[in-house]
Amino acid sequence: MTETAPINGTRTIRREQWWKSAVVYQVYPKSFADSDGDGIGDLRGIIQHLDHLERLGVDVIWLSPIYASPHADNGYDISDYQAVDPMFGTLDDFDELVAGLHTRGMRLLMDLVVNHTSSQHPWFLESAAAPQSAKRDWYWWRPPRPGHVGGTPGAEPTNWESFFGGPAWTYDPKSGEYYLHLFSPEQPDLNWENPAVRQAVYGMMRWWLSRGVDGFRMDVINLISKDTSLPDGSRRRGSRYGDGFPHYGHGPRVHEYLHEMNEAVFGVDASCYMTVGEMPGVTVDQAKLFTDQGRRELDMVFQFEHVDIDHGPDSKWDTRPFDLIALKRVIEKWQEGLSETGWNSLYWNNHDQPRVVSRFGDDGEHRQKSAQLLGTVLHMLRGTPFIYQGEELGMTNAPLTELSDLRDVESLNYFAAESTSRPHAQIFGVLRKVSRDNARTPMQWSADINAGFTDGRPWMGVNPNFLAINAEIQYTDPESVFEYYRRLIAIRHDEPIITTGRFSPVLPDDPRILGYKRTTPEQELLVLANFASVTTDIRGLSESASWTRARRLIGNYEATRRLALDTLRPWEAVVLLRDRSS
Ligand code: TEU
Repeated sequence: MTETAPINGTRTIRREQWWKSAVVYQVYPKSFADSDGDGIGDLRGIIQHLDHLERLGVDVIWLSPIYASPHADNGYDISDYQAVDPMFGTLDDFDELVAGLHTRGMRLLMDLVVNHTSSQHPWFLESAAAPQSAKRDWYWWRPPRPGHVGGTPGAEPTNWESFFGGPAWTYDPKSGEYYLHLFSPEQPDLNWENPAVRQAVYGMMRWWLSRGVDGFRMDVINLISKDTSLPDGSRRRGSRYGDGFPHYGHGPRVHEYLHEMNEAVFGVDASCYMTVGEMPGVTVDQAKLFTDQGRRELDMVFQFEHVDIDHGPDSKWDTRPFDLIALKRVIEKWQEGLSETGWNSLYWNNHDQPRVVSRFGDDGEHRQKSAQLLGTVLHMLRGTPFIYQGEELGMTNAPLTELSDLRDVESLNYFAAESTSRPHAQIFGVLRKVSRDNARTPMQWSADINAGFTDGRPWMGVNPNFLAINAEIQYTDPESVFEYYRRLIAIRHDEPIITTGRFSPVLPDDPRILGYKRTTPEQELLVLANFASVTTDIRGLSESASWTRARRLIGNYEATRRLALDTLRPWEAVVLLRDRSS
């Protein structure tokens, strides 16, 4: 237990590992709420909607970047880590938000984007100014591949491809060298081998803690350590690029760096703050090491295996049909893998993923029921659940139909790369399934103009279904997705078994039912979910007789019948709790 008194004066009591029974809500500020009519969400818009978050019952807000940025990647390209971008407001607004959250008993995670900066960051501007610059070694600069002329295809130091398409190196003719960017050219990778880089990051993190921040979500933090020999990746069929991920996805010093960060930033109070590392490609075994409290690295990680199940072998754009068995195997692997050591984060959505009710549910006839079912499946698992803005309303993917609907650099690059060889209608068929823009349409507050998001012209189109899907109509509807999510969160707060219970699968091979139990010495929880638009027989559940005296904790259909576990209605989810002595 520790008490901290940040400069804004609100005292915060933190108990050890408080985040194990917490529920986190992700705010993507640009699309959450606009207070000044410029069509862009801002800090004061969040402050004006704290009642929504308190009513939902969440404990922590993860705030996507609000820092100074040219917005090449919607703020994940930072040009000043200790300044609030004027489009979002001021540091005073930030301090008021922290105070407003702490007063309501909620906490704040900042988004830490330190694998790379913006190419407009003063560090990079100085680094790029001259090869002999003091900050040259703060980034990855390398000469053209031997025998090649700088700036010509294939001259890049490695054959790696950027996550956003194209080469991961950009040529600077002034110095005759390339610089590395695993994402866009506007996002040069920091060189974490340089201790000055690491110390600058740690100092910035401590500065945010001094302003009352309760922890960090760390952007692609598993990429910060590279194989310094910078080898080529194995070539993808038909591509001039190789897969660089084995050479930067879990680099030789990543654990060393994260442990050094933990000690330098949090010190002895580490267990009273919350850290979650976003780690594309991380394995369960690696996650065990990253989240082992004894190693003092991170508290949890965002793994990607469950949100990769509908991706083809080469990319997410090569989509595959939803496969419930595949999803069940991933959930089982991570629940069992981190059951003794480490801790899971739990999520369906974020600002990079399509909306789960459109992806794994049914956003047509069964939208409400399937949204509630998906919430049930996630929130009864062992780990810390994350809710992305609008998920609590059952918001859906967007009707992206033309280039002007897109804002995301990844989607725009995909369209540019495909549009010369494929019909636009076909490309938008893929984008409507997987584009990150699906998650970035404005939050739907009401049936008012622009869904109540802004009085101005929204920076991005509002989903036209806001008339039927918005917070205002759901607040007073006992059957709404919002009300159901509120109850799920309350159950986690009230029932310790949801935090501590051991996971075990139920009906593991059933193609329609996702089932599992959570067990403690005293109690047992049963979760059953019918991922089908038809009534499904579950008489195969061998132990159903022993659940007849159980207590129904929550379900998305009226409990109009005796507690018979014989069938589940379309998209029906139910959670039962019993004492093991009964
Ligand atoms: O995302 C990293 C990442 O893995 C995603 O880019 C993912 O690969 C992609 O979205 C799948 O379509 C983080 C941030 O969440 C993302 O918004 C940033 O664009 C990226 O890092 C660079 O900072």
